[in-house]
Amino acid sequence: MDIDRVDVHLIRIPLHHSFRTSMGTMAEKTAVIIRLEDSDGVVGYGEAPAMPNATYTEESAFSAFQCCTRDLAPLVVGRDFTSAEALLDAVQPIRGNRFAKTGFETALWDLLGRRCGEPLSTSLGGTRTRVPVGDSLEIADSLEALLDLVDLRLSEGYRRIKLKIEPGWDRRPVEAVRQRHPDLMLTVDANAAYTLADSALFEAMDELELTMIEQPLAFDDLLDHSILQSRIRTPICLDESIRSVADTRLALHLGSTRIVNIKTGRVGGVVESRRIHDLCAANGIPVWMGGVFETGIGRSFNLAVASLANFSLPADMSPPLMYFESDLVLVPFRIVDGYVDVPTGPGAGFDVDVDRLAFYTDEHSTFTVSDPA
Ligand code: OSB
Ligand code: MG
Repeated sequence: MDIDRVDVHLIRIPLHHSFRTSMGTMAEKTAVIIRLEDSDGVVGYGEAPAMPNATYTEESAFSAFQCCTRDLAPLVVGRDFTSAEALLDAVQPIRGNRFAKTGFETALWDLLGRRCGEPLSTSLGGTRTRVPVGDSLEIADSLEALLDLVDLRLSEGYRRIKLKIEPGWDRRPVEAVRQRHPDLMLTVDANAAYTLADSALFEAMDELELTMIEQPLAFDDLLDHSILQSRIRTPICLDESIRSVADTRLALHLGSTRIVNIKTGRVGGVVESRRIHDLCAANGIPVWMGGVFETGIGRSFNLAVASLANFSLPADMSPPLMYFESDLVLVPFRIVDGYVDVPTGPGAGFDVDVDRLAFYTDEHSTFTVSDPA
């Protein structure tokens, strides 16, 4: 069966509240949604969950839309793919642009799963039926507001709290939360806001019994992280610096990371996520599923990947409706007792709300076999 039609949607959804991190303030949800349809009329949807600006990685949703329409769609339309690996081979001439590729790769996983009636988690060899969840808390306006939010999330059943930090919002808020919750699984995420000159701050944080310190140093660094890790007891967890299994090999070789945050979008899809998972498992390195504020479409792929055995720490998996005015799936997932169920329907296991997809689409391109460019 050939891919007869490709649709690329740039979507923009208003947030309930803006979200502040060391990368800046996110004011809207953006993504590129890919729809693939094969010659039998079977449809698959995927998400390239890139941010509004290139502040997290080099890609934004707007650059991903360009890559999807100019570079990737012409390599996919009219072709017959029997595996995600075959699609990745076809788009291999295009360098980087991992979020954009994830949109196509995940859409194909969904389509192939629907063709054979198999849930993605089963196709991947997942071993878990539900995934424990944590929340990622933005840089707050005050300590009081932060402590209240932590209390609320714990009352909702979240199993881990991650605090976003930046210079000026680090030691005090983390100490305050730790003092109030001595047994909480607590982590911090700097989104690359520090340098090795800040070593003393992280040495002092060893006292706070954090489960990990996520991406303290530059987004593209491995060497300084290995030097910092040699100075502190708390595990470093790389996020931005890990784009591929090759990056992971280098990071493990250098001792730059003791835990790895895997995000389907950041690493170029489900196949690369599984490769990183397998390499970490073979080296005794725990992994967990991060997030980039995916819609229910992207989150469902994350849930399937997080069903693999070595995803041993809670995922960033808050329901999209906590942030956005609307989600793009008909039945949003729910957190029950601090867990989210891994989808069991065919493919990624969700149904897209096509009316809402149309409503939140800002730009749209269609490719068909008769009109491949
Ligand atoms: O660094 O983990 C991050 C969101 C967008 C970009 C980067 C990050 C995040 C989060 C929230 O921390 C994760 C989520 O719930 O999707
Ligand atoms: Mg992070």
